[in-house]
Amino acid sequence: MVNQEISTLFEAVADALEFKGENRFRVNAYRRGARAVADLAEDVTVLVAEKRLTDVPGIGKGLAGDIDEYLSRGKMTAHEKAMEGVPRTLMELRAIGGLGPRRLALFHEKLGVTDLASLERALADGTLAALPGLGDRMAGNLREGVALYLRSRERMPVAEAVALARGVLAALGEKADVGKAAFAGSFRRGRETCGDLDLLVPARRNGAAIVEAFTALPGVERVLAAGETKGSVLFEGGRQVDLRVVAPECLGAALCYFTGSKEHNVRLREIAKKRGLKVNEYGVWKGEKRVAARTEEEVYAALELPWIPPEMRENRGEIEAAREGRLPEVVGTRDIRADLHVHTAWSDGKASVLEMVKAAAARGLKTVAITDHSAAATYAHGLTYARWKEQKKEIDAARKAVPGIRVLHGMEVDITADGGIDLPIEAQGKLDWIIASVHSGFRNRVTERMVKAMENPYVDAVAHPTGRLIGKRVGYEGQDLEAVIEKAAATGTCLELNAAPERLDLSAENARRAAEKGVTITLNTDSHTVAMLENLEWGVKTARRAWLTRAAILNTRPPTRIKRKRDR
Ligand code: DGT
Ligand code: CA
Ligand code: CA
Ligand code: ZN
Repeated sequence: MVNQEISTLFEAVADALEFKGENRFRVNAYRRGARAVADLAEDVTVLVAEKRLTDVPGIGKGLAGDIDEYLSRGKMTAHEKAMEGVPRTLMELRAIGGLGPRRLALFHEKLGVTDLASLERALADGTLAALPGLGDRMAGNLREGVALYLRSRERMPVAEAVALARGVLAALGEKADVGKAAFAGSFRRGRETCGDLDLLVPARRNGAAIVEAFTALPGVERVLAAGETKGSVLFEGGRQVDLRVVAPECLGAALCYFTGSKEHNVRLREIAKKRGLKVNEYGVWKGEKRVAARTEEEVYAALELPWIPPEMRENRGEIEAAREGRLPEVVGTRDIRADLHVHTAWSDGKASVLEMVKAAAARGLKTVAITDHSAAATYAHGLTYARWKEQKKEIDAARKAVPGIRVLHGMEVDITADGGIDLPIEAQGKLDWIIASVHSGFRNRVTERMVKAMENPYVDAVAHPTGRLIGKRVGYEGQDLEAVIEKAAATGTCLELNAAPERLDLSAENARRAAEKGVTITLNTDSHTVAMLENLEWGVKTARRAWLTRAAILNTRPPTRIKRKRDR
């Protein structure tokens, strides 16, 4: 990453010099240098050690001196000098499309622009558009640039990140050979929001062509960087994706480095240092010798650590656990053998019972619970008990047609305003599986209602227990989740980890707490289409972030061991 740091500094020097109207050749020298360093295929420290730095086209004596200084002292006099008298808040605006240093100088001199607020004012009151050579169209473009910039600073909910990631991979795959490409960063760690996406593409050559294909993808609104090994773009809505081309023989080191988290990486570097080793995105090094790089397992092994699942890499105790040999064996997608919350066209799903059961079986599941909504969920065409009995025919037909999977005929019943459940009392024992959910009255004593519902012996699980929608809704108002967790533990009611990326409810933190209190977690997709069964992956990632083992999750059990609460 030191390459990136130096490149960014050189770019800033070039911009600051240009802003001040200094010598064009000096400006260009720093710009070329920035690109040269960003495109290096090896760590700049290696080049310095081997005295090969000035062999790099674009890096002369002067810039080499700057690099030396930065590596030894952690600062760069050339940068500090260039930035003198240049407002930092103004230079930050370079991230806005169409705003280079020369325009910034113009706006600074003529309009007194010093930061985002003063820029927005000049755009709003028309003084910017009135500048000679500007005009309404240019001002309009800048306004769009500002909107994109503001959006790009927000973190994206993982549901949006999933859609973007799938789209980018599919589109890029049509233009370039990116078969082994993989996302790293917070996305791979399964965080519920992502600042940006980090895509690694292993390739021996043709880096520039891959970057070019990437920056030309449909939907790209702005190219932030494009070089031999790195591209960075903003998609519609200001969502940033970084792409790096890495040599296949150091994919493991690159994956490890760019998966992070930063805090986890810092700990790895400390461990390396104590052993006289160095870690960077190109490998683990003993002096000049690369001792590991090809796979993540090798990288961790070189540090005398077992491989640590990406979802756990947050420096929340995983390093200590790994060193002491007590890293829990967290659940994997293949451990999940049941989906206990699935909808069909009988309520608000899109597929038939048979299609859902077939798709579940095709994914290797051994148990599936069909749980359409109850009658109170009128918006979802919820089922009355009479219609549920009608549905039974289709359930039985699916059981016959699809061998090898146990089909539970259940229902997702609303928790009513008084904490009852939306199902006649005589029906409650007849179902194979009952999930209770709050779908209305989010502000109405949710805790008491949930607690009361869990006291019902026929309620097997509570779905999406906090009601949050990531980035959209914080959840049920004033809920006391501790009380819900305690009641779940006391009554043997499962709490759900809903795998829908917009929910991930319980969150990793809450799931971990619930499991520690002895609650059995049920991990379900809440699928409304066949395709949504795929979302299981996001629930599993969240479970791994929660350090959950197979034992903590009901869905890892074989069919005979998935029992109703009152039968356990
Ligand atoms: P995000 O994008 O904010 O959701 O979070 P990340 O973790 O994806 O962060 P990002 O995209 O800035 O960088 C991806 C990974 O690259 C990060 O997890 C660790 C590594 N990395 C980035 N910058 C640095 C750095 O300055 N130092 C170190 N040690 N690692 C870095
Ligand atoms: Ca990222
Ligand atoms: Ca990034
Ligand atoms: Zn549902």
